[in-house]
Amino acid sequence: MINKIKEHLKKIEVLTATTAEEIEKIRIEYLGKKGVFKDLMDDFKQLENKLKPEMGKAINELKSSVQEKLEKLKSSQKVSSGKSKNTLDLSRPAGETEAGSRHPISIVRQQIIDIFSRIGFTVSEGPEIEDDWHNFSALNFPKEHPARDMQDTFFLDKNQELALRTHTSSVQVRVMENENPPIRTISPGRVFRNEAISARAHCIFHQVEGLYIDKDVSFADLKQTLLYFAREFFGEETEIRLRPSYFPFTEPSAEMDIYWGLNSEADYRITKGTGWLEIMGCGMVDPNVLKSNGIDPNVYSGYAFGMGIERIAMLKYQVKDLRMFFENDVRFLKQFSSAY
Ligand code: 2NM
Repeated sequence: MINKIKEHLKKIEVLTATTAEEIEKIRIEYLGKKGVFKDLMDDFKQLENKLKPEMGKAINELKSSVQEKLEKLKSSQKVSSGKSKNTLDLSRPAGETEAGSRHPISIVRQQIIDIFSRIGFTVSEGPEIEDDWHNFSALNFPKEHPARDMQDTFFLDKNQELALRTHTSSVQVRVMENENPPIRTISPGRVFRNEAISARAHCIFHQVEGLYIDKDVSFADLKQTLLYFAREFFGEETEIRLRPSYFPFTEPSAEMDIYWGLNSEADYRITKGTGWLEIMGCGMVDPNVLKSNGIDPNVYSGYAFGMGIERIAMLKYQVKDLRMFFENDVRFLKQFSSAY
């Protein structure tokens, strides 16, 4: 029996076939109902038990080589028939390539940058890991100020000297350190706060903060600049209002709302029945902040503002859950398109 198997092995090695029919004939000869393997298995059953392991192994090896040979013949057949029938059509149009799309946060960030660039603002960037000075102290957050707890911070060391920045105001501290007024800059970037993740909050989000310092900068300048922004971004009919607020780095401080309207059930829900929607915080840069950064508050004044890009993007695209921006589900992402 072992000799029979060896003979088959040799035979298989030199087998040739070029057409599908020939290959199928070989398959039937070996693996078919009345094929070589059927005969071998019949012989196998008659064997003494102690011979079975060795013979079983030999039969399996033979089977593998038959299957390998059949695969080889099939693949070479494909190539040769492809060539011989000349089915390669060089004039056929190429398949469509699926293009990626910009992330909605990138689209909105770029629109905000463009709007402020048109009135002379530059873009500044800085590190995501900050020291206490740039994230807090230089911005008029005293050591024990409750605002430091308010901004639930991801500290990186026991002494709380290093942290993930909680706002991009830290970038503006670096601008004030390195440049002299007039300063007109916006700082877009990723910020981090130790907050529970929900439909409205995330521990990572994106901000754009703005800073303008020069002689005689007034609250009226701030208001007009923000009105310009609101109308460029949300439409030329947009109305704004400012409500008094508090931030450690500005005095006076305000929150800006835009009038969203009360035309639908959804409008009632998102504006809590008021028709107004909060868009950003702002104010006149506190003289302490100017002083800390080597700018004389008796000569210069300035305004600053900050907004969350996710919040603006949710309004623009009617996205109800902020977590969508972080999941990178392609079915979500490919719905946004832009010229950027
Ligand atoms: C806000 C609200 C109000 C702000 C202040 C500064 C700086 F660096 F000048 F002190 N940058 N950004 C600021 C002011 C940010 O975000 C809600």
